[in-house]
Amino acid sequence: GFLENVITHPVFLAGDCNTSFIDQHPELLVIPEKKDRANKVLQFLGDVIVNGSAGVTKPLRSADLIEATVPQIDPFAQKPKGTRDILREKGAEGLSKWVLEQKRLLLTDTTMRDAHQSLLATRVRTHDLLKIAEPTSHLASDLFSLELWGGATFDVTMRFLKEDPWQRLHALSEAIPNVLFQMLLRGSNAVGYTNYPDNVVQRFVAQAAESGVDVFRVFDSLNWTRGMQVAMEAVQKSGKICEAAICYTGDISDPTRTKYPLSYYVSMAKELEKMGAHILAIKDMAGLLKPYAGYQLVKALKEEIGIPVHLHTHDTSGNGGALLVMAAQAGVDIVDAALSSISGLTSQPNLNALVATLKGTELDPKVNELGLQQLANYWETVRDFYAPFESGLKSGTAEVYHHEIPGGQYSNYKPQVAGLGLLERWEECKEMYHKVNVLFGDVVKVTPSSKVVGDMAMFLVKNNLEPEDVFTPGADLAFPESVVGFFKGMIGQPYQGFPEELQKIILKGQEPITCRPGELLEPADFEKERATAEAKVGHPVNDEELMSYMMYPNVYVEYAKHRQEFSDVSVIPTPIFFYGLEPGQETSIELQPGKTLIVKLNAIGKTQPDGTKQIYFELNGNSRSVTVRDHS
Ligand code: 3PY
Ligand code: ZN
Repeated sequence: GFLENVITHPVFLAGDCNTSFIDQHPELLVIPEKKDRANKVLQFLGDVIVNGSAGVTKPLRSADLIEATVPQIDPFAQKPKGTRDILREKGAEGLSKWVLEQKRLLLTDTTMRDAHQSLLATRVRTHDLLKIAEPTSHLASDLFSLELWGGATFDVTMRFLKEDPWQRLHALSEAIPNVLFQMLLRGSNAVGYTNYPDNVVQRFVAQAAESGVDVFRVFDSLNWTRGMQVAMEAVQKSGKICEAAICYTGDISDPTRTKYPLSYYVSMAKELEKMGAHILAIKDMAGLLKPYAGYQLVKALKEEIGIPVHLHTHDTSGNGGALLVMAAQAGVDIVDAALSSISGLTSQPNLNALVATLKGTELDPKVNELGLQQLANYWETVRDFYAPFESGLKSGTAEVYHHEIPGGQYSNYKPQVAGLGLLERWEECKEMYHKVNVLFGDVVKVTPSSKVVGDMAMFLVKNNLEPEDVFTPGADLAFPESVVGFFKGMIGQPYQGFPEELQKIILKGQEPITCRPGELLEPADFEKERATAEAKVGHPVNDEELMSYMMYPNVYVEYAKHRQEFSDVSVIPTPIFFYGLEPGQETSIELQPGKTLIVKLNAIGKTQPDGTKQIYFELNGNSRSVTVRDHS
């Protein structure tokens, strides 16, 4: 290690050194670290080769996957100015006014967040995002924003990809300084599934703003505006853009669905405007907003409120493209879409196709059509790397208007159902999702309320129960924890309240709350939490890591330990990261610019009596081997 390098150094041996010795020989500090990192990466690769990757039941052959072509950008070309520059110049309110002045339809590209959350179980890795970041900065500079953080990405980066979500944010921000960065924030649930104390939400927002997020789309999973207030105020205080969302459910064009009529959304929008939103989002998380209904909703909102309207939908039915055109016609200011190769189905509608449709009209988005095609081509190849995470949906389905499963949940719900061994009852699980929604009184379903509905549906199917069985006297069912928490009021209050009889049955005598859960939670003592986190991971925890720990204590600790054991694995190319190498196969891994490891797998040893295997590599031409425990 380091000490060995120092004490064997000729200058040191000659006794000819003082305290500046290390300053003059920084390489002594760097070399052991580098060697150490290389060994850790080999250890990780050895583990993938022997044990595979979490969540990958049918691995691909990495040798079959071709590298994606990155569009060539003139290295001397200046990055065009974009919306981030406008925010810097004009501030959040100025930017909001600027949006209203634009005749062209503005676009948000969701490829780096919701699109892969909805199609590929959120698995897209920083490595693939970074490779296309510089070209994105040049070719997509006329977009309103890039949605690339929040939602499920925060959890999944640490839990499954063993990456730091903050590091991803910084690296992207450096490469794309000119376009607004947008994130999805679940109100009091921040980027988690449960309510956090107010000071945690506040600090999380402040940190995200400082670390690179410009537009915060804030929503509450029950459309309970009180649950949005703390987060909205924190965004306003940060100087960044507060985009408050109404979550769309039901069907305003169906006279039999009376719970959520047009007037419901208009009055919520007015309230959010009063609460200081800079932009209003229509968050159609399941793709339930039909094209004509969308026209009607946007028209009404544009008449009733003075801030820009930003439409988000999912293309699950196949009607998403039509919706966006109708909404544009009705005067919507900004819409979400995804680059064509990661669009459609449970993802957002096709951005490139929308651009083509509006070309030459008054609403022409005036973006770089060819450039956006090149970006889409890159993602088309990259998508192949993630094939095992595809949901299997092959075409749009109008069934979504019935089951109402959000796009971001769909690609998650199916593997969960499979995990319970219920895949052959998948149809039943979707139908049960609908029945549970009816049972719960027709609630807004989006993270985390959608998870509650999904958990209850799986619970009923698994136990061969129907919703009415819940009311059987003396049934005394052990309801899922999330369901109990929901009926206790721990994720907020649903519109028009809980069904009372059901609430009593589920709470079994516990008293529900009607206040904001954040009011009951003790404020976090951050320095105490930091000390606890540091004790658990054995190294200093910075402000960003502290927020990771506050959001997901166990997931963060697991991730931090993984990082210590295997180093920063985000540098490993995706096919190798998920599927390993075969004997004779070679790959290159850039640890940092200019420091590349050439790794070849030579052979895999036989399992030893102690359950381990020896994996033989060639690292930059030298033989290396690692010992790996075989978990099979
Ligand atoms: C999330 O909260 O992750 C969502 O995408 C909700 O639509
Ligand atoms: Zn979405």
